[in-house]
Amino acid sequence: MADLLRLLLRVAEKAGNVARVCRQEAPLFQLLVQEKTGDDKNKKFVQDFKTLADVVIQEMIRHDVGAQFPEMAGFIHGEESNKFENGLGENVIVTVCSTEQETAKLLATVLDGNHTASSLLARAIHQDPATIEANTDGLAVPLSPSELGIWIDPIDATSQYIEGREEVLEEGHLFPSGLHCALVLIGVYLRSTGEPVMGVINQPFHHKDPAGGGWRGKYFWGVSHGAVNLCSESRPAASSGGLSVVLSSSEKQVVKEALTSLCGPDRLMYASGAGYKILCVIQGLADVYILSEGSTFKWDSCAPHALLRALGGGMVDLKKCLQSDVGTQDQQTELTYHQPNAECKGADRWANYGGLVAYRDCSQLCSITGALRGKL
Ligand code: 2IP
Ligand code: CA
Repeated sequence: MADLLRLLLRVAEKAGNVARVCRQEAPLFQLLVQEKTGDDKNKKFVQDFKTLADVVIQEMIRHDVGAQFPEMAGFIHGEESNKFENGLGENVIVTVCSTEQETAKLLATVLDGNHTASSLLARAIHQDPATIEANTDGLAVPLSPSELGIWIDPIDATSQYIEGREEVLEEGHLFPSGLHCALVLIGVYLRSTGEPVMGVINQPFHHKDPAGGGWRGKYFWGVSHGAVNLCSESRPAASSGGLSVVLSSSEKQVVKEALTSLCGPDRLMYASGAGYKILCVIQGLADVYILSEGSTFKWDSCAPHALLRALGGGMVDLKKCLQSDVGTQDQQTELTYHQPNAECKGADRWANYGGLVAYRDCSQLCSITGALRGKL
């Protein structure tokens, strides 16, 4: 597992580089936005934009992990399909070729023959980032790659990535929107039980290099299986000011009202990015993230869920929680990652259909479910 963690940290940083290159190189970014249509459309957005960066990052992660761990090749899933339609209406399957030149040639067919853009992108895909150090002492987990599957969200908060607003982050503060909400999420789950066992999060736009060198990222990781619970983040100190909650801006009014009564109006916060809101709970910028809609997916939650488990928390299916007996928070309500919603098709097969609650402390989870029981 230590080898897999080191590989995922490296490939997530490589993905962060591609996301930065695709924004900072103007010839690339203008070309990259394409509208997603058909079953994959995420009902929540009028137009669910996909960038070529999304597709390329996902295929790069799939390529690099499959190369080192061939036994996982058939179990590396992602938000995006790798079929991209070019300006001539031709469908091109985007893959990472064995050389940078071949990848550039393939990408040129998607980028309408724009060899400047395709060469820039191919260079970022084949460029190995500086080795990322992770203290993996104690990371002896008795799991083999053949027992594991992977969920990739190549760029979560795509809308924030496209909009590109810049924020100067202050330690300990939650910023509702901006480029810092865009995250690369790579989650690892146990195929047999669906439990999340490892997560890597890369935040490509964490801060600007003070020496004027452009954006620098930040990474987070966690491993949770059996008695092994390790995380790059330490468990935040309990907040003194009462329970704080982060919500999606589109959360239902009835939920906002119930939580205002429980926490007080000034303890409700809003932010973009499902992954970013869970990261806020991991970092202690909010105690709980609640979503009553089924508008997030396994690729949004798997990676940060593993970090929450490593910190003693977790993520539950809200609907199941409200249906279960009062106070019985057990493994049956935790989100799992190995089975699709049978009655759905397209991306909805992998929706967190019953909504979710991300928490660090199960007593706070109980307070939340107590306030919402009978309201939804
Ligand atoms: C989205 C993204 C959105 C989120 C939506 C996710 O994933 O995280 O921000 O909506 O649920 O599916 P919200 O911002 O209201 O939480 P993606 O950007 O990868 O489509
Ligand atoms: Ca997402």
